[in-house]
Amino acid sequence: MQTKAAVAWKAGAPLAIETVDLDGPKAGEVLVEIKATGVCHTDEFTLSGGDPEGLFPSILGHEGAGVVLEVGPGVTTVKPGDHVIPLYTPECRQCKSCLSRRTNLCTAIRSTQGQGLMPDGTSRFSIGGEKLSHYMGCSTFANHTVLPEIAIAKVREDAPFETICYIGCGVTTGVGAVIWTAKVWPGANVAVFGLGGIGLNVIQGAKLAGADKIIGVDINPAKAEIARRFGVTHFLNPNEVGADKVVAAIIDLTGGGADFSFECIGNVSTMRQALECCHRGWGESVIIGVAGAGQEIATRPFQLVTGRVWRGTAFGGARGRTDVPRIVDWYMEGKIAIDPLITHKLALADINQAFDLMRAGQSIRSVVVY
Ligand code: NAD
Ligand code: AHE
Ligand code: ZN
Repeated sequence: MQTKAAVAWKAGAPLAIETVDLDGPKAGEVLVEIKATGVCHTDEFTLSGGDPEGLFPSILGHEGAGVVLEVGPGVTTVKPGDHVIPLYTPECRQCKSCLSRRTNLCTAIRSTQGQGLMPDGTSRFSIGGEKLSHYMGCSTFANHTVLPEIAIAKVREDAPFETICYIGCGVTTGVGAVIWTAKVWPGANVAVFGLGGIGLNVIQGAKLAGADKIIGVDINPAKAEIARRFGVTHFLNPNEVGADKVVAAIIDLTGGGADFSFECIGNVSTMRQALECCHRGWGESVIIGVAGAGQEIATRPFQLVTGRVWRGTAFGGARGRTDVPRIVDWYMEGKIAIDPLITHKLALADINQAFDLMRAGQSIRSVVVY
């Protein structure tokens, strides 16, 4: 079949809207009509050329929601008509990682996914006979895409695609990092670096967990108001307090340091600050932000010797097929908010505007509605 897609032809160039060829689902695969997709900073990271795994030409996008149109041989867990969210972190329930119950990082198809291919080592997308790479196993910047069955969460049918697509990455990553990765306890003091599409979800997760102080850090003063609405009790702008004084300010505000901090920017300097603002003896810093090729984190080992913990999280530690439908329920039951974070809705033809708005700090989440 043919479908419309935003093609990333080369790093740093705007996406081009093209009619592309899409082969149907093979064994264990599913054809999904994408109804809506968010634009995450990770799409911009890869488009910018900073991603060591970035491939061109490709179809980016990994924060979608849609409807199953067709299933390949052997598919048993979804059927045409089901509403689904693609999973860039699949859940096969059979690999060593899934069976360990210690991680959400399913390894069943990670190697081919990183090469922009389906598990059989081929691509379903092409244009004029030229292969297009899949992205993060999802490629939601195409109106139709093919996904492995293990990379699909089936969700309730009364949930609107235009908002639940955000659960495909940002919401789950932020809320999950608090609940599943850090396990923030009631009364904990929390610092959040970067109050964008991820950081604001960390904040609502921290509020849900019963955190006491929630300190938000962002260089964009426009983020203060929405952050307060979502639960920050204190806002620090490094451009006002001085980037070199942020750590001391957090230690002061919390009477010794944050119990938990979250880095939601992808900047190795703020990753260091996020670790060093944690409480001596037990404070834990969770890296969510993704940093480019060649970037490395540093701190004095003394920071770890004195009990601080540095860790990271992907997709909020969520096991997609199990946890994503639960998060959709939380949203539908009013336990978490998504709508106020979706600041812009656009047509696929205008997708480059979503990137411009993100770069200018003028959006929280932009959603492309097909
Ligand atoms: P975003 O652009 O919406 O938000 C980033 C925020 O950081 C903005 O508000 C910006 O003003 C702020 N910021 C930038 N530089 C800063 C600095 N020096 N100090 C303080 N604030 C600063 O991006 P997003 O979609 O929220 O993504 C955030 C990061 O998380 C990205 O690196 C993205 O790739 C990553 N990410 C990781 C996962 C994961 O599973 N680990 C999932 C999604 C996104
Ligand atoms: N390809 C990059 C790493 C990018 C990365 O870390 N991605 C996160 C999800 S970001 C979603 O917005 C992730 O899931 N990581 C775990 C994994 O297996 O990729 C690089 O540096 O090579
Ligand atoms: Zn993302």
